[in-house]
Amino acid sequence: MEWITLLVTSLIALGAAGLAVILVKQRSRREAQLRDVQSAYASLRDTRSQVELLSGRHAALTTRFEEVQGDNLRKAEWLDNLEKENEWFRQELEKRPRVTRRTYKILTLGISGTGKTALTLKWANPLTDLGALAGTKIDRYQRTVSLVTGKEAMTEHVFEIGDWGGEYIVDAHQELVMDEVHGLLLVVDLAGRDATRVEPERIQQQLRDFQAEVLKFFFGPRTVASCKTVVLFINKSDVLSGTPAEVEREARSLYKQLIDDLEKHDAQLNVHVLVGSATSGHSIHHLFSHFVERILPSTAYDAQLLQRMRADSAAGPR
Ligand SMILES: Nc1nc2c(ncn2[C@@H]2O[C@H](COP(=O)(O)OP(=O)(O)OP(=O)(O)O)[C@@H](O)[C@H]2O)c(=O)[nH]1
Ligand SMILES: [Mg+2]
Repeated sequence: MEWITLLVTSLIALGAAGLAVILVKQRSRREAQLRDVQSAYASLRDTRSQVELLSGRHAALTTRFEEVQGDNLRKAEWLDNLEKENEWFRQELEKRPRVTRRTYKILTLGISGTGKTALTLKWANPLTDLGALAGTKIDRYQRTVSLVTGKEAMTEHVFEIGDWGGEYIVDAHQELVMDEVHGLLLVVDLAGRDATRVEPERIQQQLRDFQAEVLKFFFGPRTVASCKTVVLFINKSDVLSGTPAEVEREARSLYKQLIDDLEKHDAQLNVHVLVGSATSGHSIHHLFSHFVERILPSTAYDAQLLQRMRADSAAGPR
């Protein structure tokens, strides 16, 4: 009996030990499973925050894309309008008459310092403040004289004044020989730079410089063919005193020899004498009117020019 009890006890102990082993194994498996679940949960959390980050970026990109698309649409619309505007301008331009330019050339001649540049500037713009003038080599000034509308084309008539410095009179002569010149402005003066009274020596020098033989040299066949007028402008009338008529008389008498020599060419070249002053403006408008009358064809007058010419002749001598 005793061995039976021993056997049963042993069997129970064995069973309990086996059960304990099984329980330990099960526990460690559950712990491993729990770790797996925890790590899977952590990686799920990571993935979720990445998804949130990416969907945030996606939303920002979508907004930017929509902005760019909107911009593109506005630009396309703007380009479209620009093209329509261009087309409108092109059609308007086609409707307008073409503008052609007719240029009439006027050259200045005279020794240095007689006031050629001062006269040209005053003439181009009467409001010019002369200030300090430096000697010139060559300057060219253009002034639109009239704009005439024809059936198919518009013609702009322009005076181009070639202002040659006195030191470059040889080059001025060269241009006279080579080019078609429509008017000549010979400028002499009664006194030098900054003078306040007549300088007879200076006048004598100019009479020698433009004596009859020299004038022939200037008025060659080309000039005679194209030049419509030669204006002798006796400048710096402001250094003379007296009434306008007295000033005119005295200036003309001082340059009598030159006036007589020039008038010998009057049959081929229209010669016109003016006494005036670039500083005071005396006779400047006559200079302009005279060149317009002699050079511009009658078909080249526009309403504005006609009005100006009428006003100039009504104003009379200044
Ligand atoms: N008193 C007086 N001085 C004048 C008159 N016109 C010009 N001047 C002066 O004369 C000087 C010469 O004038 P410019 O116009 O430079 O003479 P220019 O003939 O062009 O001289 P170059 O270019 O060297 O040939 C300047 O000091 C002018 O202020 C005028 O009508 N009266
Ligand atoms: Mg000059």
